[in-house]
Amino acid sequence: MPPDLWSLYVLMLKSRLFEEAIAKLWHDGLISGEMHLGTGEEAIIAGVVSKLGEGDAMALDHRGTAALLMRGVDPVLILRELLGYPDGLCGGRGGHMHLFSKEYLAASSGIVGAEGPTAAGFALAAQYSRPGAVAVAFFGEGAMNQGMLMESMNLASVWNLPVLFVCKDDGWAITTQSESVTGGNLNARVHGLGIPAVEVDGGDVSEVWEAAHGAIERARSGQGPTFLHARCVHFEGHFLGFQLIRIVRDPLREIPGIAVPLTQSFLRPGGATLRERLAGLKTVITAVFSTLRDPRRDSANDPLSRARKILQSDPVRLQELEDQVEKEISSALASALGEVPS
Ligand SMILES: Cc1ncc(C[n+]2csc(CCOP(=O)(O)OP(=O)(O)O)c2C)c(N)n1
Repeated sequence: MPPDLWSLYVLMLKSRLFEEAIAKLWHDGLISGEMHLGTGEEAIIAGVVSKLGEGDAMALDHRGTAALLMRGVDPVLILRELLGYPDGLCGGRGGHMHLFSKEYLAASSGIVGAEGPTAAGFALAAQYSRPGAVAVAFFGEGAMNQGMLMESMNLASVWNLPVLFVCKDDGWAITTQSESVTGGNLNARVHGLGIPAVEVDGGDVSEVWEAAHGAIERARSGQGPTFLHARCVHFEGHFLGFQLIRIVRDPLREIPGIAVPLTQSFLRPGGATLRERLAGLKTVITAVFSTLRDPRRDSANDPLSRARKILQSDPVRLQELEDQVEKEISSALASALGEVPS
């Protein structure tokens, strides 16, 4: 059966509007700390999460909000959590990086790579107590250089665990370009552990769905783990307020803010040699210039626009759905803030 693009688009749109609402709360100062959004990776999450059912588990990274929402967790509970209220999803103590849902067997962690052992544990439990159920691990490509993720992939392979390892590869780990710290090829790396790898376009929700379908069916039928490698972009960069993104969005306003302290630290007496200082400066300038050519600036990489283009063949249905999703998210936001709907 082919994927239902309408329902996948609804999942992605819900997530996008939900995360945009979170961004606004964060910019208004109502959410404290860092905020990592998943805007740009919706097609990967929707394509995989739409294949999950009762008894399936998810191990999430520091961008777990979208997956929880798409899985069915009450948006008001998530928002109350992010706002730090005791009636939030985790009693207001988890924040956005440590979200858990017992009901949906979902656990997130801010420790990069921790999704591997968590998913392997969920899958091992499923082998014993929920045969046919699977576990999914969502992580970035930066996590692929963490030992514990490799260890759990190895165990998943030898124990034939029902896991789908989903690598959401945006090419960046904060301000480090992942290719500069990653040896070899990721798909070849997991092949070396005895796990099949499937490469997909992470901006194409139907393609992700097809690949997830095959991999999850494989896991459910006892054939073991699969690695799904999906490329994507993060429209907000690493986290909200990410400096590299701010610079390319508004260079005239932002550049003086970094040029002055950068020059001061470059000229400060003592410390690193001139050669080391020049190398440091080069790293910063390269990061800024590479952001100028950055795919994060290209709306052609937006998974929602890509799906929407196809659905525009039925504009009336599309508009109705979009209005409905918008209403749903506004009403969740109003409830979370304790506002009376007008
Ligand atoms: C074990 C560990 N090391 C370092 C960090 C700091 N850290 C937080 S996010 C991040 C980058 C992760 O990059 P990636 O896995 O590609 O995920 P992305 O943020 O790009 O989605 C790092 C290094 C951490 N949280 N945990």
